Amino acid sequence: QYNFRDFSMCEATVQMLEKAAADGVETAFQRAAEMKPCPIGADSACCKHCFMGPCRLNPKDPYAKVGVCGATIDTIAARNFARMVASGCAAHTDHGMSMLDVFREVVNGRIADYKIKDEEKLRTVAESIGIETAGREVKEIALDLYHELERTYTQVEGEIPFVKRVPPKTVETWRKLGIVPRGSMREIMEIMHRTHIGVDQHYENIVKQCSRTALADGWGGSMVATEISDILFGTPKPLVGGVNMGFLKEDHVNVIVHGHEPNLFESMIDSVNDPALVEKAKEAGAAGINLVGMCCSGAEVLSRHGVPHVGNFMSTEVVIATGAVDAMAVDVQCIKQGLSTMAKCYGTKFFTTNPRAKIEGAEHIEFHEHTPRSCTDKVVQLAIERYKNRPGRVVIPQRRDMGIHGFSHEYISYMLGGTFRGSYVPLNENIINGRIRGLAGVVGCTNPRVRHDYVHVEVVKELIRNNVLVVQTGCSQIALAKAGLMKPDAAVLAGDGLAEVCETVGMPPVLGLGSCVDNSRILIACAEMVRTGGLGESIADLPVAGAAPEWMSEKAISIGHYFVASGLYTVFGVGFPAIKGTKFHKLLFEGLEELGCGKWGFAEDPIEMAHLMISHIDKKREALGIMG
Ligand code: NFS
Repeated sequence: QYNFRDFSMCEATVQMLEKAAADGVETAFQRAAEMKPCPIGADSACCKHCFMGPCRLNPKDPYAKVGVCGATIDTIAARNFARMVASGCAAHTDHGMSMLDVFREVVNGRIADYKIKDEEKLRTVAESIGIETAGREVKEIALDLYHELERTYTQVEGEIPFVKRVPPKTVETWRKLGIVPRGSMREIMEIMHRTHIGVDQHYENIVKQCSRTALADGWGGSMVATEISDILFGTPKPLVGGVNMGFLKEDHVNVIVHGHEPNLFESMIDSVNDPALVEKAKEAGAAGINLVGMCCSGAEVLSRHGVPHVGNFMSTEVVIATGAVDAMAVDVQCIKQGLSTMAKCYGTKFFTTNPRAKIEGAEHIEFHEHTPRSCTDKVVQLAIERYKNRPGRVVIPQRRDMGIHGFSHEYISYMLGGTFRGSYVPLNENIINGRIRGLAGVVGCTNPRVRHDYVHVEVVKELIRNNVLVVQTGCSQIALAKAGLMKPDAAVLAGDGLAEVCETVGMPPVLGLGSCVDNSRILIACAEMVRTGGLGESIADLPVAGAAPEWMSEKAISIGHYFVASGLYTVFGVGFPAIKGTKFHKLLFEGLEELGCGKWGFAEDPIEMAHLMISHIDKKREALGIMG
């Protein structure tokens, strides 16, 4: 009944959609096709924050009515938006806090399975927030760093620690606007309070708190997650890595880790390499154990260790349809409940591991950082059991796409500057001389409301064709990796200037930075570009833009808004939860820029999206006097 090519441009996904359909199994693609979005909700014109409603305004005539309490469309849409920011920020900061918990226990010697792998990074991060490092023991520095970073969450007054990394001019704007985050718990609590019935009913004031909270995500929780993960598990360096479903192996026990917090994955790597478990797998008739990733934790270990990645958000269900997945272990975020049904259909062992996220129908094997292997070994053992009794036919799409992954903001400096003079000077110089027009961060989810991967791929192609260097994370990075753009020879698709830089340095025109929390690497790169000089004094001066072409999650809104509050122009695709022409919409799309921040943009069409970003980059170049 459906043409699956309309659903996805990913060959492997299409092939598995066909198989699933033949097996009588449906996925989020079909569910989306059958469930049209609510036209009122899609425009954020409904309010269900109290039980006098739920109230529905008319998106076609948004000022014609108000809610029972008198709330206008601007209040309603701003409150809905604020709660998305709060939820997205909470997800990233809770993830960051888990990493910080692990870090504390490692430093105190109570966790033996992980250690501080990257002492150099520990020192740089500590120094960046004013912690003395010269002549001090690693443990002393680490303890100080822990206590400082804890303030990111628990502080009730003052500024979160990583504000010290923000260019002074940008911080000045934030202080003037009253949006420097104090601590994420406080900011999230305040949003929840202010969006309760009868509290904050001025969209401008609500948006102010959105900015403060989103900044507590980008320069707070997300950045802590990235930096602590680098310190514990190593800062990524470019490596050749593979993506796509062809990395499942029919003759191996296949284990997938899916979710967001890297500790589960790190321990699973140890488990699958344990000789005793490998032996067990062989006794069961398998050639070995094959570990692969999905979604953001997959993107993270792809960057850090080169573990193959089999699919982004819209491929997670169909991967199971291969019949080859013996076990899937998940932790938190972006895990469809539909996976549980899918796993049942194909006999895949499906495990939740995090006390925060259980799923009906999934077996829960709790992961404890103090004894992580008790969880991961068990998952592997049960995967071996399933391998022995694979119930159905195994069909693995034979697509394997190689590319370079694992760029970090540190490595960008090293790569362009060389060991001798590692810095952002060459990047800035190439932007000033016009070989590189600007920088674009293309990130975020995939969403069945648009053709899977297509918008990501087309927007990035158009950007590099116009000499815009692209940095990527998360599901978007995987889409482009599948399209082959993470290889140095993809430079042939770039404009002359960008191609020349890529050829000289030997880098691809599209750089993968890792998972969604690693969007914080983009913020640090922007801060470095400002510090290096020649491109203005604040992040808002930079010829840089962001996009989430196929977004779907509340986290994406929080990310988009911290990009905007940091000074960047950020374009979203699919749809936008605000009505054009309303005051709230105008504030997000124009007003914030007048206040010295960035602004939101929207386009469904990828080429239009790319050109919105390019025009913005050109506008910034002109203001800097570096046109032509
Ligand atoms: Ni980020 Fe979206 Fe999820 Fe990762 Fe993928 S869906 S906002 S990219 S896995 S968090």
